[in-house]
Amino acid sequence: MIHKSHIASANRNHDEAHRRDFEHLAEQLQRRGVDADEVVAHISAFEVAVPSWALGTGGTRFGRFPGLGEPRDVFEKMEAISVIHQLTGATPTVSLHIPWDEPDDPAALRDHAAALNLGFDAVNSNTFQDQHGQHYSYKFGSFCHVDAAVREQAVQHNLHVVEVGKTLGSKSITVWLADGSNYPGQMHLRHSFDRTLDCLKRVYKALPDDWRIFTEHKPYEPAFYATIVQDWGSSLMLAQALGPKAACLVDLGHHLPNTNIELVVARLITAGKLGGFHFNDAKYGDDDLTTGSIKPYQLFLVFNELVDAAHEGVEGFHPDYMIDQSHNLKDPIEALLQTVDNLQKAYAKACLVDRSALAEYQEENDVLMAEQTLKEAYETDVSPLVAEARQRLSGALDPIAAFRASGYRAEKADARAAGAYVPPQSL
Ligand SMILES: [Mn+2]
Repeated sequence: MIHKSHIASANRNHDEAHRRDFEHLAEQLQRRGVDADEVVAHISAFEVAVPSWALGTGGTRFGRFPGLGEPRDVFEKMEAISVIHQLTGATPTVSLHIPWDEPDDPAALRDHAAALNLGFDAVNSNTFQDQHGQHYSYKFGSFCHVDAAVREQAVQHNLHVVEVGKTLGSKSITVWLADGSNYPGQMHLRHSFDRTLDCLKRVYKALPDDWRIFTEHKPYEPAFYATIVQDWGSSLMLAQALGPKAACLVDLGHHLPNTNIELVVARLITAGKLGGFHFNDAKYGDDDLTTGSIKPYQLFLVFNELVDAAHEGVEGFHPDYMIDQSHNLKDPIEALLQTVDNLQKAYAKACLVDRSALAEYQEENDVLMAEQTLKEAYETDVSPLVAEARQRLSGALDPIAAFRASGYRAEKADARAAGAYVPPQSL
């Protein structure tokens, strides 16, 4: 954790300028009929889970360049996440990957996290690579495999993940399947999907009443010809066949270039099956870059759909927000602070959309003014609203500046032997 005095002193450097910026923006927004305090309250209530696999420097298939003072085990990762939560007030939960970050004693990890004011979001299973000591290989798939014994092993792993999650206090499991084929003819396209659904049904049956299961789609990689859960349509078919506890997870990077992701989000909301998000950003494929770094307008348009659904009170609408990134070049803590900031800004901007004016322009087919209504919200500099929300949560006005000033990373670099710990790739 960072000492509170570090945050207080960092805030003092920005306090006066922030107060004046906030008052000026509040006055501007008032002229537009927006109550700044109301937006700040919305931002303050926004929470996003940090994945356990994002705290160490990631890598590509070509190499990894480790940073100094990286967490060496899951307990140290909890501490890093608690620093992000301290500075932003927005990351009170962890999304744990099993087996990469599986604790020997889940209850001990739960207690350790609780002492750091952290709880647990969705647990993540992994049947996309073979684990040490595992009997059957997933080389040709897990839930879709032609051999029932391989499928059984994959189901048992997922049931185990649910059990660990129960101890941690999780309420959901995310299943991302790498299953698929690289060549035409390799796999029976319909039967492999049926086998996958049958396995998911067994996991679904074992879920506690208050749990949800998320299926995550991805068009390609590692399967280059036909991925089983290739698109949101396949994911929706699974969620609908499974039942009310199943929903679809939208990983922003799991789409082909130029896919209209906000439209995917809208369709899943209509179907009552938007389970949540894996936030990241991409230029080409599953790049796992910082959320909002490449397509910030797209991120805003996604949040616009979310705020619109909440505004309308769509029944059963309660998406779960999680980050899924790989930090290859940036300090992972700094990259996550930047991510949370970008998420809060996109959300704040979506809160500024004049929805009654937009509805009128849509009714009148006034294309230009309808678009302008979104642009006006998007182009507003909401930094003071986001900073104010963080300050009210006892966080930092400028989290990255406060983190750098705290000397946290240098202190950990001294305390931890660099290079001793090799974190896994992102998923
Ligand atoms: Mn993901």
